[in-house]
Amino acid sequence: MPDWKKLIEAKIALARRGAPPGKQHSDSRLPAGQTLVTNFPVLDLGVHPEVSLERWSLRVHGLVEQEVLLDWQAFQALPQIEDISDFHCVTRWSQFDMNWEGVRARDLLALAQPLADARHVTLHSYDGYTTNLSLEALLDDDVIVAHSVLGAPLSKMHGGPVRLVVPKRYAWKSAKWLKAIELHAEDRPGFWEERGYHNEADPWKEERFSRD
Ligand SMILES: Nc1nc2c(c(=O)[nH]1)N[C@H]1C(S)=C(S)[C@@H](COP(=O)(O)O)O[C@H]1N2
Ligand SMILES: [Mo]
Repeated sequence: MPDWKKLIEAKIALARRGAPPGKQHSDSRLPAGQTLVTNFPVLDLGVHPEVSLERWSLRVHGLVEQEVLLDWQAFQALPQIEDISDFHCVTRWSQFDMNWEGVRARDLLALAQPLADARHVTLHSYDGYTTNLSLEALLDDDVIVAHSVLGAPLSKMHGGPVRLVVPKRYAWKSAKWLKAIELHAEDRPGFWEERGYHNEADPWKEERFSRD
């Protein structure tokens, strides 16, 4: 026979105390420290490169069996998917229900066939920006190389023709104007990671800065 009295007392004590700190947000859609927006702000280094579809290409290189170089037509011919996710910026805004269309990063990487020692990637962008991810994070099934959002082609200010979207990381990992994905064995910090942003950038752990 369980000791009901003890169990009930323990439960009441828990309810009185409320959820332990850090737990409040774990059931919510909004990560700690974030504010919900609906206006999809623009954040970048201030350079919006003009990349015409004729000049555009996307390269997957480094530790791969088969280097991939896609022009616009070849990219469009890959299996297209739609993925709805929430977008969290380290500057504390989040927008829900972003409907991205494009190619799953995993499908793109499958064409290149990563070598066994490939563990990390650098995303290279047309504005000179870089950011890094583990190969594992890039291969997550919600990571998309997107050409459209919310029913329209990506505008230049949001990274068109094509950007990466990594919903489980703060948005600085979602490289706009994506130009190349480079695979390597070792981790190479990108633009913000070299300037004190957290290497992992998980909004659910509030991994904003590396020296918090
Ligand atoms: N190429 C490139 N990608 C970038 C950036 C950038 O400066 N250059 N800024 C990053 C940052 S800090 C954020 S918060 C998001 C913002 O995306 P948005 O402007 O579409 O909201 O893009 C990320 N991707
Ligand atoms: Mo950002």
